[in-house]
Amino acid sequence: MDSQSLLICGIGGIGCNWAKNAHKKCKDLSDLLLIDGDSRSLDESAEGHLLSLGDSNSIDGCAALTPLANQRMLANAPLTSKVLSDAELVVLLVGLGGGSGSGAAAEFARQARRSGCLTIAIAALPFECQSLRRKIAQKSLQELRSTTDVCVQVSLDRLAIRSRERGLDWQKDSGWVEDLATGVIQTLAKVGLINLDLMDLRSIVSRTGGSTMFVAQGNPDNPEELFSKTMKSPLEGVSMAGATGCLIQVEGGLDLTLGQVDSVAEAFTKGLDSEAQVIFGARVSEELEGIVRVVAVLSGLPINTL
Ligand SMILES: Nc1nc2c(ncn2[C@@H]2O[C@H](COP(=O)(O)OP(=O)(O)OP(=O)(O)O)[C@@H](O)[C@H]2O)c(=O)[nH]1
Ligand SMILES: [Mg+2]
Repeated sequence: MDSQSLLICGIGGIGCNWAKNAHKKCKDLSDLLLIDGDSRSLDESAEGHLLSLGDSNSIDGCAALTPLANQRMLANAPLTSKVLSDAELVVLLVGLGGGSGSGAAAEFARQARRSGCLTIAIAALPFECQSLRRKIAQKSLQELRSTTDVCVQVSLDRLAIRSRERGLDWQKDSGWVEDLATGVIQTLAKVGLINLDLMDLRSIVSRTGGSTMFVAQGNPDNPEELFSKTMKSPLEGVSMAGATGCLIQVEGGLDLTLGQVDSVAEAFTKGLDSEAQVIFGARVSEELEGIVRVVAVLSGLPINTL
């Protein structure tokens, strides 16, 4: 798959920061699109496409209001369609609750879908103490869910705690969000032992119900610990229970054994419905010596557990 078929898109201040970081980690495999009303996000040095939702050079742009950002995104459809025409998969990163991100994300996802892209959103929800922002975010989240194939909800409260533990700044380099975005890009871009492709992903996410996705990385000899650590990720209420579809990719170093692949896959799929459709992939990467990485997409989830 060439790099233009996989597009990482950041919308709004936080979304653009995360997208730039994620793209740095998989530059050769993906393209980048940054969208914001604030010119500070549209970093000329980032190797990608920049779309300003403001029509002046003022630092705040003109898209601080949610409906205005939405209108501007609509008006820019002819421009985005050029970038989207080469893309097959879009990974959209956004912090909801602000003006640009909340106003433009669902409309952009709609445009991506119309162009035939499979669309995965990773959307952060505001801190619990930010009640007005949470109200705005809930509304845009509902729209985003209906316009994307997979919508992963991330809690900023949990993300900030996890980032602090890792010595990172959640606004600039959350670590976890970037790992999730690059995990899915790498899974689909590189050929594996047992190959997964976009058709497999499409088949999983086409199931009725909610979808989510996670990435786990750790010791291949302790899959149970890896699994429970993953369930404590900054996702909003992640649960395997009730999922009817699962795409799972296990990736490890040259030293990875089939026994380890098997026990990792078992730990991550045993909570699934016995009737669930599971598509499995495995891959060896030299850079992962002694470490296993799991990328999983779950679908058919009851909406009220999301
Ligand atoms: N506590 C706190 N939360 C923040 C901060 N910056 C962003 N957030 C949270 O992240 C969400 C998204 O923020 P941004 O990505 O900056 O928003 P935006 O889409 O650029 O929107 P506007 O700048 O308002 O047009 C907000 O709703 C807040 O919940 C911050 O400095 N402190
Ligand atoms: Mg902003």
